[in-house]
Amino acid sequence: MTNPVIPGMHPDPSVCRVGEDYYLVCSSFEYFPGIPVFHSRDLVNWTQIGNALTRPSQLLLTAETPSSAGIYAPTLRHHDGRFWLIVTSVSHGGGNMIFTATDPAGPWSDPIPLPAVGGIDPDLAWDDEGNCWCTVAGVSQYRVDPTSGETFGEPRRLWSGTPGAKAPEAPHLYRIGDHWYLMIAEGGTERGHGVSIARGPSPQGPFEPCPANPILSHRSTDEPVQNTGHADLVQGPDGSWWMVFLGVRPGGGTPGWHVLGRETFLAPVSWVDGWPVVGDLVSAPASEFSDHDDFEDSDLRPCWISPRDRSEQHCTTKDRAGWLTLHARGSTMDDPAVVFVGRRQQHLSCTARTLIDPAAGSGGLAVRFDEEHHYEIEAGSGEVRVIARVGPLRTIVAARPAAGPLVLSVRVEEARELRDARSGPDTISFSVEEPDGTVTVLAALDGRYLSTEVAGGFTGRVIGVYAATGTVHFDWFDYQQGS
Ligand code: 6LW
Repeated sequence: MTNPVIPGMHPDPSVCRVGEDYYLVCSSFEYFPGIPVFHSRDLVNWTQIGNALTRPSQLLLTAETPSSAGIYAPTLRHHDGRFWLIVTSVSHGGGNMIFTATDPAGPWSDPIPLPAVGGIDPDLAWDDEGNCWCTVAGVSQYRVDPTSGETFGEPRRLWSGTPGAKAPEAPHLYRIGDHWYLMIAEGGTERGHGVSIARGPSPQGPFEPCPANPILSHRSTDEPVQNTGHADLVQGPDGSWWMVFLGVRPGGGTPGWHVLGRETFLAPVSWVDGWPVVGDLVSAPASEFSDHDDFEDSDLRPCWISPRDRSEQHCTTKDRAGWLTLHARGSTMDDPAVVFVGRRQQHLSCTARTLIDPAAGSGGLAVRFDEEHHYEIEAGSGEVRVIARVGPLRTIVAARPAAGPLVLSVRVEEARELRDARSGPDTISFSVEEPDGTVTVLAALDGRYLSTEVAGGFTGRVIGVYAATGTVHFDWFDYQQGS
């Protein structure tokens, strides 16, 4: 399957096209750098070309930013020779803010705040008279100057979505043919999620809802992809129409646990009587994914993310050539200030391995959901141990003596057969490989506790390396789909 087209925690996709090139961005929450930026020529194969928010001054994340707060729900548009990105920072009074760039790979500008625009999930659209409309969840609209952040007049209520459906959000406004279309998500970002649309004669409406709403929803179905919603539309150079949207892949028995967060999916769109009709999820055989990082480059590649910040003082490839060096700041993975560098878990089954030298400290390899939900294997002080933190409970699951540089590995195995209705979605096993080649599995843990259904929030699993005390070095990191 090529769907999800961008697997792993990549929710709230927004897409635009310039000539033959498509660009797509997603929410990034408490992670730094923020707002991953992808490029594609076919909407199916995406390459991450950067992150839009790479300077701390653009993100406003601090040690007090809770997990699943931070940067939400971007809209990406190309207008007047520039890329325009608008996001909400839900922390520290940030609010809605605009960034611009001529190259979507960066650099992106400093934020242009929109202090008068309340609400989340901002959209930007321009009409033929040159007015810029900023539409937010609810659904309300402001006329704005996107270069200064100034607003004109009072916000105008446009549409509240389908009567009885909660959380009308994620608006996007488009001029298509003779109509203006207002597409929203509604029903909440859980199993009831869906996409509805309305149309009208002007960007300000009045808007008439599509009789076939929701135009996309997997609520109350057996579809393997659930929670589908928060969508954006794009037209190809050949005139074809496509929808990108978020969805999740729950596993295990009931209620179904999804562990990778909300991912980006793609479906074709056709038009009937001036309304969009969403086709089946695009699928095609995909090659097995693997990724190896030797830490030979001085800058970390854009897939590497860290909670809240990442400074060269704590994380660098310059201390020891060809190694990633982490200097501890927080003490454990429970600490919001922990020095952790990870990549999103993107496959239901996968293996990650790293070679650690813990001579001057302790650290390891962790599967992180948030501070209160993580499993890790840690080396240091002549020992290797597996630690599990789930809610208020923290325990050392296993420990054994081990010294010197070691290969630590984590293997995630999707549960393909269910034991009974309570079966978990996957098993997460931790091993140590010693220099003499001995491989020891220290623990195999139920993955349900590192899922959205247990942890809550908007994010998914991130697998990476961290420092608990002193200084630890990592020679390489290897991630492979499958187990
Ligand atoms: C986002 C909202 C949503 O702001 O989840 O699924 C929120 N939709 O539109 C966080 O991603």
